[in-house]
Amino acid sequence: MLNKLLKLSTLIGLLLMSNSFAGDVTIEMLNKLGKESMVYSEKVVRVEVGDTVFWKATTKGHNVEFIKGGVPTGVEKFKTKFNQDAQYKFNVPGIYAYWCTPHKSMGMIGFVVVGNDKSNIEEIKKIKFVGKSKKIAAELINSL
Ligand SMILES: [Cu+2]
Repeated sequence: MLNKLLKLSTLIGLLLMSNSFAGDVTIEMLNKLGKESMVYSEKVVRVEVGDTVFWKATTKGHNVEFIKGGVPTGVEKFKTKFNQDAQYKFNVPGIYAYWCTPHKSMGMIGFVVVGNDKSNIEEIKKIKFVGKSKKIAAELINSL
């Protein structure tokens, strides 16, 4: 019995460890999710300052690109390679808007709210989203 418990706790420990390598939040980049196509599995995530978000390249052909003017002041450009897992450590509080470069007009957009800081919401509202993303962005921004 004790032996089994020890094995179980070791297993749980390993699971927790492997999870931490994958970041504090994991978002999948997908060709399909239910009725939607070209999407991030989570469109809005909320994290603490210093947390890492991990984007898993579950299906190929996607990436993550911070939108110009859609991140807190002082945050540098961030654009990942296609077909690859990506991660980013969010050290500056505020709202971060990003899209998938080839699917930015198909609704493949996402937001990260860091430290519950929404002080740059007016800048976020000024972003020129294109195509299908316009309506989706408006709804998501309202939900922030
Ligand atoms: Cu994409």
